[in-house]
Amino acid sequence: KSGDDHETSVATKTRPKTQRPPLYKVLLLNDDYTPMEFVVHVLERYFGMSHSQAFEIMLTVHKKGLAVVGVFSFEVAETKVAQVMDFSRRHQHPLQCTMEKE
Ligand code: TYC
Repeated sequence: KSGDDHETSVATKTRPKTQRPPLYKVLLLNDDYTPMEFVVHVLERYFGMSHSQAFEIMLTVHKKGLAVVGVFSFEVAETKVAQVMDFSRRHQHPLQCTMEKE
């Protein structure tokens, strides 16, 4: 019969799994030859960092060996890595930039 919905049914909230795209960390690696100023310039140019932010991250890489410089979708991360690698090679610096799934 109608009208006893509130007595007989159990309230159930379904929470459909929201699909989020995987994210990728872009990592900058230390080396002994790339000038510090060049790394700072790369971080400003390709990762939109301020000069002081870029300097700070550059020093972290220099001291710790590597640092995450950003987290992006696969396509954006791939593009950033390619841009940094190309720019570094054009300036004949051995700077390495890689990506890994978060
Ligand atoms: N270690 C380099 C130097 O002493 C500086 C450097 C920093 C290089 C960060 C790469 O990702 C890097 N000139």
